[in-house]
Amino acid sequence: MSPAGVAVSPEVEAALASGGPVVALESTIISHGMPYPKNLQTAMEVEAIVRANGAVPATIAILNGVPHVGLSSEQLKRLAISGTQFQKTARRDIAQVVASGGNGATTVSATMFFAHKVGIPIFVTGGIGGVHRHGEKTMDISSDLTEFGKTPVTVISAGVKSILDISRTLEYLETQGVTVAAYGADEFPAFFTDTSGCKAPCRVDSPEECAKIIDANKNMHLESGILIAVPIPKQHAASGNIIESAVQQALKEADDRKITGNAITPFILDRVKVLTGGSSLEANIALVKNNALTGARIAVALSNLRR
Ligand code: PSU
Ligand code: MN
Repeated sequence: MSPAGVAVSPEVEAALASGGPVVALESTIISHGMPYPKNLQTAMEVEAIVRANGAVPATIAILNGVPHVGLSSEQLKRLAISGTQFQKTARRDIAQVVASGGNGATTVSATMFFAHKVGIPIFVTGGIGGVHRHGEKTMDISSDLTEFGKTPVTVISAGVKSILDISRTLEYLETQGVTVAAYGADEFPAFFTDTSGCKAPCRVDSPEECAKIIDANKNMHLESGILIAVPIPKQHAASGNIIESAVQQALKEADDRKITGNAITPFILDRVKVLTGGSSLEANIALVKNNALTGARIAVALSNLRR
């Protein structure tokens, strides 16, 4: 176990020791984001894409109270089958899940925390949390955003879902001092679509350009995170109107049923999935795979830059 209390798989340990490219992956997307067996299939395919592009995947989860970085195929299967029996674990939940010997699926905030702890600078996911709609009243702002402010990990995502308030999310990231770049685009993407109506603070066009920014962030000791937002590939983009009407209905249902706290995001994501007849799930899987490809290339470029 290295560092204290964290179990790093031998493969990830070896890659880190030699300065090789490693890509961290979160587990809430597997436990709470997709149904079994699609979640297991997707998790395995994502790991395969990372490997095929020259990097080592490191899926992160808490098993029987021990944070694991890099899961065996048996462990990945257990996580996928258990689904929501694993506790959704953000930064605030880590100590409690560890202390109780529980099983935790890490969100973006907790995954960034553990990735940084073991020295993994790159992390791929689907979408990050953000400022919820009406967040200015409810103060429901994902701890993902404050984690970006204090943890120097680069997250590759397809932007932010329109279940959230995207422009306030970007404002909050600015306040936290987070570098936000759209990959190959001028506009910040909205997960299912490549348009959000918000211009990205900056644009990057290659893995090498990303690697230079990540390296500069480290050399300047900024100690804050970086968000690289990759637009969903055009052929997989869902119709913005269909998604938006499903989001509106899901938000109303959450309100009617008085769903609060950390149950809101999984509830809305699940309702949007059902209301769009599963087409959002297919788009979701396609964009995660595309992010894995981009993230692996960035990890390889960063590793080459530092050699
Ligand atoms: N957004 C998505 N898919 C997800 C999540 C968010 O499009 O799976 C998950 C991620 O694990 C993220 C978490 O870190 O939800 C944010 O939850 P909350 O809004 O409760 O902070
Ligand atoms: Mn919340």
